[in-house]
Amino acid sequence: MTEAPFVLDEQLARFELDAARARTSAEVQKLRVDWLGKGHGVVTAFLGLLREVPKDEKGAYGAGVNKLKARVEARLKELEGAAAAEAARAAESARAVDVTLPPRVPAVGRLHPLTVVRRRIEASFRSLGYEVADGPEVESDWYNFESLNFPPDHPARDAVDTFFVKGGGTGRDRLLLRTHTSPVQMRTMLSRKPPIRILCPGRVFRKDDIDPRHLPVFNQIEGLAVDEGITFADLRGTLAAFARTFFGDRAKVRFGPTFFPFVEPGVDVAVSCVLCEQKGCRVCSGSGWIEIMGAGMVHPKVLENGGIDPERYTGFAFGMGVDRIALLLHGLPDLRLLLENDLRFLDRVWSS
Ligand code: 2NL
Repeated sequence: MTEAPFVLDEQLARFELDAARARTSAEVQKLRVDWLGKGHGVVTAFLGLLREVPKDEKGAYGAGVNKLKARVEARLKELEGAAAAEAARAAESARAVDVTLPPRVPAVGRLHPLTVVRRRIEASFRSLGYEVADGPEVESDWYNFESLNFPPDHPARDAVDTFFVKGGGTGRDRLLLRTHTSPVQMRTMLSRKPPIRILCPGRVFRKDDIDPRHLPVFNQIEGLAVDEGITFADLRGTLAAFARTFFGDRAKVRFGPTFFPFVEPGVDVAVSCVLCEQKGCRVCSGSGWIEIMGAGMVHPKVLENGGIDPERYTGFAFGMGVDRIALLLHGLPDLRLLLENDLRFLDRVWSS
C-alpha cells in the first residue's frame, strides 16, 4: 500500500478538529464549502487527484477518499441538524417572556386624603352608635339660619358672607348655599323622634377670599345627639372618646368657652397635640393643644324649632372642619393642596 490512505486519515483527523469547532449554521455551512465545495473543497480536490494515482493504488486510494467523503457528509448532516435545532431554540427563547425582568407597576388611583379622613371620623362615631345622614347643599334661609337661632341681623346672613341663590328677605322662600351642615340636623329633628344620634358630613359654602387657610367651599362634619337626660358630661365623654379613637389612646380634650347662636353653653374643643406629645411644636404653635372643633348643648329654641320639647329632651351638637384636620394630620401648609389633585402632592400624602 502507498501513503495515500495515510494522508486521507490525516485529512479525516483535520476535519474532525474543524467540525468540533463549528456550532452555528453559518459555521457549519462554511465547513461544508471548505470540505465538499465544488471548486476547492478538500474532499473534491482529493477526488480529482484520483486520476493521477498509479493504477495499482487507485483501489485503495479510491476507497480511502470515499470513506473520507462519507464520514464528512455524515458529520455535516449531524452538525446541520444540531445547528438548526439550536437556531430554533434561540428563536423560541427570544419570543419567550423573561420572568426575571422587574414588573411594570401601573399607576393605581386611591382614595383622596379628605375621603380617608372623613371615613375615619365616620367610623369613630359609628362605633359610638351614630348614623350618617345627609341633605341638600341648596337650603332655605330658615333651615340654615332662622331655625338655628341666628338673629336677623347676624353678619353671616349678609350677602357679603353667604352665597344667595334665589329670593329675598328671610324664611323658607329664600334659597342659599348652606354655610354649615346644621340644616341636615334640623331636618332630622323635624322628621324623627328622639333618641337621635347622627353625624352629618358634607360640603359647605362661605364667601371667603381664597388663602392658605380659607376656601369658599370646604368640608364639614357636624354631629347631634338628642335624648332624655343628655348632659354636658355626655358631650365631654363622647368627644374624649372620639379624640382617642381618632388621634390615639393618649389624646386628651380641653374645653374653652365660646359662643354659637345655636348652642348654650358653647365651647371650643382642643385636642392635646399628638405630634409633639405637648412638648410644643410648629403645628400646635408651641401651646401643646390644637383646636379641632366647636360644640355645645343645643339651644332650647333650636330644639323647639326642630319640633322637640326642650322641657323633656336635651342634646349636644358639635362641628369640625375636615379639610383642616387633614392638613393637621399630614403637616400641610395650604388648603388649596387638597383641591388641585396634583399627583406629586397626592403621592406624597399617600406615602406619608
Ligand atoms: C364649628 C362649630 C358647631 C354645632 C356646630 C349644631 C347644630 C344644631 C344644633 C346645635 Cl342642629 N348645634 N351644630 C354646634 C356647635 C358648634 O360647629 O366650629 N364648626 C366648624
